[in-house]
Amino acid sequence: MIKLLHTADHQLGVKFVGFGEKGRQLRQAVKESLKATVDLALAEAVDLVLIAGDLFDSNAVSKKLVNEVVAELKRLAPITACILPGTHDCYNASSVYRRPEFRDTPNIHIFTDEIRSIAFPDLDLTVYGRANLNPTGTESPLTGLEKIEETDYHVAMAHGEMAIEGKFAGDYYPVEGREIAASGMNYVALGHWHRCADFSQDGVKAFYCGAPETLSFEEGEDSGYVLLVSIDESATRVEKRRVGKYLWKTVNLEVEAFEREEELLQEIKKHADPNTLLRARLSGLKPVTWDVGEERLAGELEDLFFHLEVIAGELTTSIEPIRAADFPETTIMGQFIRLMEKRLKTAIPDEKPVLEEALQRGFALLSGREA
Ligand SMILES: [Mn+2]
Repeated sequence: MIKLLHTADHQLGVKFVGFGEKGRQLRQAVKESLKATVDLALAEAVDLVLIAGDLFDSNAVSKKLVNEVVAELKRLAPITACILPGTHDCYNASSVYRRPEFRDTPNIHIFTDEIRSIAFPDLDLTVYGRANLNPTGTESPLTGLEKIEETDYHVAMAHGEMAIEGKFAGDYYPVEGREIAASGMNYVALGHWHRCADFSQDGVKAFYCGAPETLSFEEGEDSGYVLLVSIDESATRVEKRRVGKYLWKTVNLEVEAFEREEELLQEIKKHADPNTLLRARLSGLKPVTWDVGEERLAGELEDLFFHLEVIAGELTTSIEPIRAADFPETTIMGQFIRLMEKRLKTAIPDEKPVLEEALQRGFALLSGREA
């Protein structure tokens, strides 16, 4: 039996624009996910580590970062790491993999325009990979894949998007299911999609491992993993292992489901965690007296999370019909409604929404409801 660790899409060097000081912590977490990956490979005593593209976010990463990454991968020795250049770190003239830091690294093997298969006779295994030579490409990374029958086990790496009907652009090295089915591989290690996903076809196991440290809300909770792959004569088994630090969650909340404002706050608080980034998307119709806007919620609850963003753009305020005739002029309510109606009549268009909300809020308050 052989045991592999499949990873990809660390995107080391990614900036996390818009996160301010927290961006630095997120960048640190990406580096730590590589360290955790190496630690896991050592603890599990895997035979080989496969990095299926986009280890780096760009070919223009700093020398310091390249040195750190090479030092981490050297720590794997005697375990070998096979690196496939992806879309962000493609094997072009200025590829990061041509830098001097990658010379004299006997346990790091890189697929290039010339190297498309690497044999590991001790493991009875051949690994195949077609390096992406440009950031985009319309040809499948499995094109021209031919099994070399000198070993019993065969594993391919491919960095590109699965060609699912209607769901892909076709510019990122599309891979088709039938190519996986026809590959004759014991396993196909896919990279590019940041979510962990099973694309096994007709008995050929193929997976995206996803980004080991989540990089955006779009990746959601299906990232933060690497895969342990065990292969023997009868089967290939794939196991997910968490290496990521931060959890990026999105929750959609219909405000009508809550009777009181406090219940809505409690619902958001359920996800409270110092390593969670939460995006709470509010929708529906809220009573005028509820102050559950983006600023208030984020301000009140943000300390409970690593990062909290409240999106209230789809929230609308319910409007109550208010008629002055229902309230005598001698009551405070009657006076208030008449005063506001008078002001509304002479208001310029910009003032109207503010006055209308003030009327609604004042009405709710004077009716004895909480504001
Ligand atoms: Mn990619």
